[in-house]
Amino acid sequence: MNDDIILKFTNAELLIDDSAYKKIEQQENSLQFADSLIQDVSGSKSDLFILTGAIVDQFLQKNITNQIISNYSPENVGVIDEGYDSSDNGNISQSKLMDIPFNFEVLQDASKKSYTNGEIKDFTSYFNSRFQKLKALLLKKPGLRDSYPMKDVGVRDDVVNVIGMVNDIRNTKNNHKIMEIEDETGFITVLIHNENHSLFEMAESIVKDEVIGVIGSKKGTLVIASDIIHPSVPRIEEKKMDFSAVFISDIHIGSSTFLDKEFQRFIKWINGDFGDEEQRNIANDVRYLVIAGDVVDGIGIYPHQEEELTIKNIYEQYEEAARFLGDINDIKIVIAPGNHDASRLAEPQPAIPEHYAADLYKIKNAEFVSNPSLVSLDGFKTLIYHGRSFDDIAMTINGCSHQTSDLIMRELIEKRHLAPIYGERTPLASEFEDHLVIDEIPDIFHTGHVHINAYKKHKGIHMINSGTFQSQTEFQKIYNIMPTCAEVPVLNRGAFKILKFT
Ligand code: D5M
Ligand code: FE
Ligand code: ZN
Repeated sequence: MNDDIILKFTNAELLIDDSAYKKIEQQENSLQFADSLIQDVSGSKSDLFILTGAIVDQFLQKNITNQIISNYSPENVGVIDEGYDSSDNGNISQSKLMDIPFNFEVLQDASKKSYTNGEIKDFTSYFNSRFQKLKALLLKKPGLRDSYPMKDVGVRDDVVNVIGMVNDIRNTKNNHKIMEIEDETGFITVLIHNENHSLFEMAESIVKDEVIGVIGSKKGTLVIASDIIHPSVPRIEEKKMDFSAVFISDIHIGSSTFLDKEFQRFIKWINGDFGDEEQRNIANDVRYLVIAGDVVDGIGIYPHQEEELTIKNIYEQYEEAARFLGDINDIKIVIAPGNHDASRLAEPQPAIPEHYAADLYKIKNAEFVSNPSLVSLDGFKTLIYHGRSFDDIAMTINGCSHQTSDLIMRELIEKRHLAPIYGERTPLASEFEDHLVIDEIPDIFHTGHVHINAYKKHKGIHMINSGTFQSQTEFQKIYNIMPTCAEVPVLNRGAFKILKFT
């Protein structure tokens, strides 16, 4: 059997029967075919666990008439239809859509929570909150219902079954992995043997300070891992979306590299005054615009920033932002901060303070939320996170980079934490509660920061990174970061599309 095919389905938490396996293996490019099939099944409304030959046949049949594009690949056209249209387009007319009041709700926001004074005890409560929240999720996994406190590992003779936070993970000189994990009662040292290929490969993406379950056996003072379990998410049932939502981030107003003309074009489009018929049709059913941080370039964010600013005053930067966004009609605008905005830097970042952005706050349909936050857009739970932790994940996990933020988003969802690594580039506030745990499973996960678009559907969750309206900066030249500029992701009645304003 082709282990790679099996592995793909295992990772997607799908079982396949023999008949399905044979049909997949017969395909010319079986691995790519498996990816497309997983994508399709993930988007289906049924709660499917065992993939049968009949399902593969149905998928093959469907693809004769409707060629599926399985990966995001921008082309030089105005609208790129990513082919993920899973909705059956109820086709509510625009006037009818406009008449429906916004059903907007802030489900989770850290802005108004009490903040700590940074004492050591807060640091302890913060980690305890993270551990307890993630442990509660792990205890629901079938393999971990019998887990026990780590202090008992030494005295028990049965299978080791524990939940712990990763203190440290490194490779040994013989290229195995050694990991130290800890709970409230003690710690253990775990060996992940390189001959256990699938486990070893999975362990490549384990990072410091995440919380996992470990099953294994004792050998002297070591525990030899046989399985490692992440909190993860179940496949969610996709809802029918009869409106459109637009996702942007990293506008960087005030910077000399802010793409003024392109942003103006975008504003005209969203108001229905720009684009061809198809583009205007999409604009017509937009009800929500979500902005995932870096609205302005800010001041004093990096050394000598003033040399790259056309607006050198933070108040004036937000005034300019209000002039653009204030022109938008009849759309709810949801605004979260990023690391360039005038909010405190440590995450969770409270909403952009009204003091700095008075004119933005005057916009009738604007809503200000924290980074991260969870909002409901007509019932679609949307997790907004700027994405500062992506820098840490890209540095730490092999295969993850700024170019592949879809892989990073998948890791964060599986770890159920937006910034698992503590103490690197992402400043985390030691709150009493860890607001960066992903307690609720979103329908949409929207991020920014890397300035490069990405899209993937993972277990039914739309994962979107919305690129930027800033052309390549001096900093990005040094690091060879090629931004995707003015390419705007839209969920158009459930189908993912990219609109270009270049
Ligand atoms: O981030 C803009 C881009 O620069 C984005 O691709 C991330 C990258 N970036 C920013 N800061 C860092 C650090 N400290 N390390 C690595 N990469 C980084 P922006 O937030 O808009 O400045
Ligand atoms: Fe940015
Ligand atoms: Zn940023």
